[in-house]
Amino acid sequence: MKQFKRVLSIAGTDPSAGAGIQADLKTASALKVYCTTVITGVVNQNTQGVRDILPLSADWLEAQIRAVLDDVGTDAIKIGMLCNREQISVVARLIKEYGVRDVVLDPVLASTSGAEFLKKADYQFLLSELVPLVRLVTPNLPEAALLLGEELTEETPIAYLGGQLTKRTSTSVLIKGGHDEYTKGLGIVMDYLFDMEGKKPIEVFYGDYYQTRNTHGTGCTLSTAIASWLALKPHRTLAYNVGKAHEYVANAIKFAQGLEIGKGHGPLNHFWKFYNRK
Ligand code: PXL
Repeated sequence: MKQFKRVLSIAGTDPSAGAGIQADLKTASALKVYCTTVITGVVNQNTQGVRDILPLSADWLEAQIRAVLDDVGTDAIKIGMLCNREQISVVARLIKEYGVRDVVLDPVLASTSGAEFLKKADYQFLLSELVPLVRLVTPNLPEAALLLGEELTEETPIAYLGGQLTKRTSTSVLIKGGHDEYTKGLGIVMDYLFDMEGKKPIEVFYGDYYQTRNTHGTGCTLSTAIASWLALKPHRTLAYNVGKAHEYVANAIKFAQGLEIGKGHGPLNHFWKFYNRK
């Protein structure tokens, strides 16, 4: 029998199941990848916002990662919410120790509703200690600016943000343009891959902009989809696998339009291939 490829998600939880570990499990499963899950913290949240966060200790984080990697192993890792320096250090140390190459880091800094996943004082630590060890980091526009300590205005060039991030970390950067009001006005969303590996230094991924409330967990979903594709196709280029993941997420947003789950920002339709509401 053909064996499953494996992806490990290291992230926070979402009891309303749109984001975090729950979104990661659905994403990898929809892509036919076996997903293991290490919880960094329990997030009390729903589609309307984050109410509270209970971080796990760094020791518990380390123990869970070892439990998975000593037994199941993994082909790729997705990292989501990390709550403090101690957690960042553990993850950095274990990535080096276990020698995992295909690691995608979604720098989860603050929720849409303003809750702090990681303190501002720890952003630089994340940038200097963990980002250089991973293969791809996937900030949205505000997160890219926050990581660099830059103010984000309509004039801030995305190429500048991407260039600075790759220069500082030597890691490829995918800047997600879902917050760009200008392109949304044109009916499109553009994501920009600053590729340290490919022939083209910048690759742009276009998608239709859908006016929908159901976008909760889009970042979690994209980073896990990329990690899953890296697990599936380790010999393909980074840009190829980002493109495949982008296509999956675009459909998950498209086919979640009109879904009514919760009173706020609902989840994507992760299983659009099976239930596409036609
Ligand atoms: O999409 C960012 C994110 C990551 N991780 C957890 C979250 C969220 C957003 O709500 O809840 C656990």
